[in-house]
Amino acid sequence: MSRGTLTYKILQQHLVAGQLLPGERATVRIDQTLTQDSTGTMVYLQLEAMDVGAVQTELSVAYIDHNTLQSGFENADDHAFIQSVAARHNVVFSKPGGGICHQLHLENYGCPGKTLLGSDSHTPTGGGLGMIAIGAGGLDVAIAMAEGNYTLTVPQVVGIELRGVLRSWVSAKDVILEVLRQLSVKGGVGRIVEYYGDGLLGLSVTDRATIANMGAELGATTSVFPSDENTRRFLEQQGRGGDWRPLAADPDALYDQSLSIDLAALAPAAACPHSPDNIRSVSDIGEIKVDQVAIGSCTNASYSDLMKVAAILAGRRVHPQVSLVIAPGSASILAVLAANGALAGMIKAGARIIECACGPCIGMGQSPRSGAVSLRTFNRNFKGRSGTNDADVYLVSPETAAISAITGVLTDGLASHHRLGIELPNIAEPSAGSFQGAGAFTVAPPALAAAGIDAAAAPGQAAGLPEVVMGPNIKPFPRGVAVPPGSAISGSVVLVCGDNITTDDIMPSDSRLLPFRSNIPHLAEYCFEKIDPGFPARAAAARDGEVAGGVIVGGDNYGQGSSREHAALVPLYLGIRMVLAKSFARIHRANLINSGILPLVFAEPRDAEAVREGDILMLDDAAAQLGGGDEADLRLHNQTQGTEYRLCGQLSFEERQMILAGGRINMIQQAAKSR
Ligand code: MIC
Ligand code: SF4
Repeated sequence: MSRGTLTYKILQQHLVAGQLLPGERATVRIDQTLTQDSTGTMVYLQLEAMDVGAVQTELSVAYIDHNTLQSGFENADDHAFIQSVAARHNVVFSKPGGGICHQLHLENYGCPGKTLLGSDSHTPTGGGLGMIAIGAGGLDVAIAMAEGNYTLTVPQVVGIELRGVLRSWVSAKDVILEVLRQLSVKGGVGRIVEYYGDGLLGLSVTDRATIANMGAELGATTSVFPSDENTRRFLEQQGRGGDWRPLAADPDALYDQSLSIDLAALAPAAACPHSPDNIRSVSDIGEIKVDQVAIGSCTNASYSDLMKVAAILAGRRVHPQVSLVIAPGSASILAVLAANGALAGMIKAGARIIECACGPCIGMGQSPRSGAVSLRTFNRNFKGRSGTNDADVYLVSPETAAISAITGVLTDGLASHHRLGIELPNIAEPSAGSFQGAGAFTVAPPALAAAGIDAAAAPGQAAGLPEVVMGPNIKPFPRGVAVPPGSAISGSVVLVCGDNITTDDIMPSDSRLLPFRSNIPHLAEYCFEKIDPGFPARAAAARDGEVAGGVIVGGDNYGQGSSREHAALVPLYLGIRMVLAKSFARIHRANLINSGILPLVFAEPRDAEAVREGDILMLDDAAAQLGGGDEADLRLHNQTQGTEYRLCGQLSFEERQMILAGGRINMIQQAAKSR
């Protein structure tokens, strides 16, 4: 069992209730929260529904980075809505164009030893600065803002020792790809990954952030690095040296699982289509022809990443058959690249520079052509996420991306015949004040106290607070129904699917759909569209039919990937009452429960194979079964086949109450009424 780990030290300092024992539920104080626009509209609708005043965290920031295209009024309306609610609750607002939330948070607010909860699955990026930074569903983040706390299942701690020094052309991305190769997209479930060892000396904060960022692809709760001299240097470069404090695990720390990686032995690698853990070395894959190269995202758009790219591109031309796009991680980085000439070099080489935002990573433009090979420095290559269903997306480091953009084929920079003789510059982060305009993208809220408003006594509706600005595209979010005593939770099976279903599969997100993140009825028409386009109609028919509900049956790791609550709210809107699977991804499971949808795991995995589409499933007397406390004994009866399955919910007492209330907001409102 873990002892003396940095993870538990930070959690212990924030413990509000419960015990730090793996598998137990514990409540921790949350110092900071972040939201982004695509999940943020739901977060702020929910925050408003809770009728609270100023946030209870030390700092909460609302970033706009996912959809910044404003291809219609919908998107701009969402931004205005978020800005107006942020001002009402003392949340800092970061305007579109400022950069990607995780990069910006690292630069401006991340702080060793603090806790951060974000409505985006890549929030763990903050672990590069020694934070416990966790991604969660929007409602969990709204509640953390309102109450200052978050309850989690205490994870085990995996210790990864990094030894030695990376060779040139091999970088942080190759390290996390190696971890993914060893552990897979399920290897981090129920775990926090903690890094240590002499190899850290050669890894800057932004390198560490790349590794922590893609720890999300392991399914891990988060990843964390010690805070050392490299951390101090980064914070000093950001003008925040005062935020530094040293942090490390005890020298004799004990981990639940340990790995050791020799950095010098790593070679450039790629995650092959269509999963981030489908890892091969670049030399092994060979020189496949490349059509598109995209550099950016919260994984690899730091200043040092882009300076390496600039050095590789300098004085060269992008291959005529390749489209190279570059999206810098933040406006400050872009400004420094412009000031030091690197940007001009990239443009001269033929790169297309796009806005400092998520952009192609979330399918907002730059979809590759049909059947294309696209190399991306991003973190997810799920089928279709790029916007082109038959494209093959490979995830690579910035170095591999840049050299391949020149040669036109996937290129191993280490291979001697491709040596371009580049000395990578000794890179320092842009120093604070190097771009004074960066602050122009951040809007501080009116201080409630300074405005003479007592936030606690006069919550949301307090006179003098800015109005909520709500455009016509913003629709109310769906609410579950309470389960009356004696009645069943029932539904007919509308979909049976396989392992590793992602939230992109459940609720796709691209330039067509992102403008509708605050319009659940519209999104519902596209639910599961890539897997089974008939799903929305069948689910709606089951919802409106005699059984009045639907059931989804999945395999292992159901709901991996994004934190998007829409993957629960849209099925809720379509009448889904239960999801049965062999196992669930952490954030999605929490989102289902918050929405009032019951996630259950088959006690006998082979029962999952016996269920057929159209079967009617009943959890009889659900209140009694869920109230009983022994969740291992839930009995689900298949009325169509005349059989019964044993399922376990592994639901805490509070989670069972949420299901019976028809979701967490209902539960909160009931509790408020009975006070
Ligand atoms: C993603 O990378 O999938 C996203 C888009 O950032 C999501 C959030 C979303 O779906 O809005 C995430 O990772 O949580
Ligand atoms: Fe944005 Fe992509 Fe990072 Fe998600 S993974 S936050 S879409 S850059």
